[in-house]
Amino acid sequence: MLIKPSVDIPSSEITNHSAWLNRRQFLGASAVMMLANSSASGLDAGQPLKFRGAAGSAVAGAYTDEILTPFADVKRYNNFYEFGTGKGDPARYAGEMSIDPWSLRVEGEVAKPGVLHLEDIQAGFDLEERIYRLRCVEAWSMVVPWIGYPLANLLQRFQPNSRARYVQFQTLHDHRQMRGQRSFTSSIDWPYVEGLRIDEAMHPLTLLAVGVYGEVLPHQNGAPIRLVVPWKYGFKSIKSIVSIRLTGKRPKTTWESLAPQEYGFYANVNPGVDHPRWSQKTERRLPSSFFEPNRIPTQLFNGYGEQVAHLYQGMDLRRYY
Ligand SMILES: Nc1nc2c(c(=O)[nH]1)N[C@H]1C(S)=C(S)[C@@H](COP(=O)(O)O)O[C@H]1N2
Ligand SMILES: [Mo]
Repeated sequence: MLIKPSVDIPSSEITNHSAWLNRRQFLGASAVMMLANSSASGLDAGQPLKFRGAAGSAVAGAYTDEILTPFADVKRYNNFYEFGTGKGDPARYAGEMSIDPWSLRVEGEVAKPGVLHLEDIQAGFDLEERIYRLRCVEAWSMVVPWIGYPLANLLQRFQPNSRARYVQFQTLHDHRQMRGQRSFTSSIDWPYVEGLRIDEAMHPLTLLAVGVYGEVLPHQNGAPIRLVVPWKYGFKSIKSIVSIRLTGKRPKTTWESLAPQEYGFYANVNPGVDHPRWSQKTERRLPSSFFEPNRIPTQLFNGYGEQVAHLYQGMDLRRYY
């Protein structure tokens, strides 16, 4: 097992971690997981969905050997401005969003545009567990065991054509379900949109997550499907996606539109390029408190440089931040 608790961590973390390991063993500790509760399984629809393991290797999905951030923190400390700007707002209000039914359109420069519905989204692709660091541009970070599949696997089904150079993603836009979209003080031009270059989108580390900690994604973490791009600042990892559009031109993105001098299109994690209003050299690893800030150095490409640095060869990372 790649995950090794060290002696200087709080016992709360150790407990949480070992409980999680036990559950993994119980689940079969697999890299390829299957949705237990598809409609065919006959389980009560009101029951929370759980992912069940098939055979496989326990370590295939570990992309870091650091201590996991407890599930409690992963689901209570969030950024999801559609539900408010406070860190606790998404956990409080994301339940007002309904995810069933859900449609995800894949369109634009593809041979076979189409729509995926909730069951295809959650169970239509081979699921893997991936433990990734998540680094927010605000300089806090977590270590999260996601469940999902590479974005490339989904895109390939719709057959991108040779004009597809970028991918744009869009979050649900429905002010009846998302109270932050009703806010008059919000400066965001809804819906939340994000984008990647096609080679970034096709990179094997780029994940679509449908679950976390062995369970279906909580609403506040971006149910039913969200992007996870582990080498980029968290705002690129767009939640609750309803549309994926392949395009020839670089798409507009929410944070770049709002403050282009602060948030770039690339948004690669980089301790050498500070945010205009704060340093990016270090980060607070959750759980973090005033007395135990748990501050650690930030790594270039969030530690995934070996896998992704070639994507930016010859680019000035200060200019293309
Ligand atoms: N639609 C949407 N997606 C979003 C955001 C948001 O406000 N709206 N916040 C982003 C930011 S800033 C971060 S750090 C991550 C946080 O993901 P988490 O709450 O699951 O940790 O989600 C990203 N995805
Ligand atoms: Mo963020």
